[in-house]
Amino acid sequence: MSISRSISPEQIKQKALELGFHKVGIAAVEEWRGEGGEGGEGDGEGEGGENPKSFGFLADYGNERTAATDSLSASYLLREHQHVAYSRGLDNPSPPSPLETWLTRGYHADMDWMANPRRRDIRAVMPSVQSVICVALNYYTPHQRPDEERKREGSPYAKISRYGWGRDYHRILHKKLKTLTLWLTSQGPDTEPIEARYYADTGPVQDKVWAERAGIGWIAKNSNVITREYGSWVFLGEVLTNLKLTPDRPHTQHCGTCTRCLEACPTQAITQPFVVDANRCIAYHTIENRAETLPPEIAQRMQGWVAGCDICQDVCPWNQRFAQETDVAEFQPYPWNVAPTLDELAQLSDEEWERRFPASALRRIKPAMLRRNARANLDASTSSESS
Ligand code: B12
Ligand code: SF4
Ligand code: SF4
Repeated sequence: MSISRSISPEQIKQKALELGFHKVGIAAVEEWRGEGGEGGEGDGEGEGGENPKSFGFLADYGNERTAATDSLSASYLLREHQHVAYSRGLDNPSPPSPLETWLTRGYHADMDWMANPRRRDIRAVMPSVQSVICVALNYYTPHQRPDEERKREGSPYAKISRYGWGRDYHRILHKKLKTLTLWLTSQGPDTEPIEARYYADTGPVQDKVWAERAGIGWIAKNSNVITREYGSWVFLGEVLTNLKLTPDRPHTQHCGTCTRCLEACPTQAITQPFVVDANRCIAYHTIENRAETLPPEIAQRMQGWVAGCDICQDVCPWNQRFAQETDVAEFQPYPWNVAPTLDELAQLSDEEWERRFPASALRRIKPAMLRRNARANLDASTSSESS
């Protein structure tokens, strides 16, 4: 049964903002044809053109064309086509969705859970779903990592990604999403119960795809969702509901002809615009890879990263221009997360790990993995010094 009219999208958005989310938008599950979205401004051949006019910092990309950007207009067509296939659900999965292509290429590495068939169709997650209420939570703080060349007590610094500096984002998002979900389900008459379920990161839901459709931001060439207001320093989550709500317009694409992230990635993990091969991604190897040692071709190029990797976000002009400090106090960094040294992490005991990372998303990186990551960086710097 689908429910309409018992509560307005505006009321839901207001409640989400009151709960502290920084952005909220709504996507419809039923039909999504890309009208007024990717077909609108910023799309296809002309998509690089508007950026230099409205945003001076992108002007230096105006006429730049590389092999990556040359394939872009074709890619956009493909992408739009694939989004239409998405909207038709699993009954007509031709051509394959980007997720299927990604899995077929083996880009998920050892993350077998990415192949969960429910991830391909949101109706398999919640059969009654009609709308997806998408939220974004800004986590940026202005702290900066020490300069590359600096050392403390003779040791180079280790780099921890911003997502892991403060309190575990899953706890913060889930708490707010739970409150929103409970509030939503309490709004309907008993005769027409409102159903709602929330997800953020850990569920078999494609957070970025829904965020783009709900107008939160666009899936960028580094594969993260960028918002106009906060850059890509946002966590994403969503509430699935059986309410039929008027959707927002999908977000338009604003990478233009820029290719900074593709060029900056030290392992060429962004194999083509929008597509990240986890096998080559430092974030994957530092967070998810459980092997005793890291592949040498990755270990040589980690540039100090021990927990995730922010390179393709740090170089992004949208982040450099629009990042703003979060008002979520829990995202302020634990002091030891911004500038640890490789030596101290390479020797970190299990007890010290427990003490340092009590309520952190970094707990996914077990102490032996953290030691492994730090040692890989130390070995790489020793071998580059001796060669
Ligand atoms: C698996 C996963 C990873 C993997 C794989 C990364 C990846 N890009 O898929 C690893 C461990 C490497 C990873 C790393 C990171 N992750 Co992660 N990750 C996820 C997870 C669980 C699933 C993502 C997913 O569905 N991937 C599968 C592929 C198919 O999807 P995709 O990357 O979105 O790319 C597709 C689209 O871009 C689409 N597409 C769009 N346009 C076009 C055009 C063409 C031509 C084609 C072919 C395809 C295409 O096809 C692409 C694939 O082919 C989500 C949470 C969730 N449940 O969604 C978080 C999530 C994406 N991660 C997140 C974060 C913060 C990170 C890191 C920044 C953490 C860090 N600092 O180290 C890095 C960023 C690395 C990067 N550049 O992507 C956030 C991103 C927030 C945001 N603003 O977008 C999410 C959304 C978690 C959350 N709820 O907040 N992650
Ligand atoms: S997170 Fe790092 S390794 Fe992964 S794609 Fe971005 S720059 Fe490359
Ligand atoms: S650096 Fe930012 S704007 Fe440039 S292509 Fe990458 S994601 Fe897009």
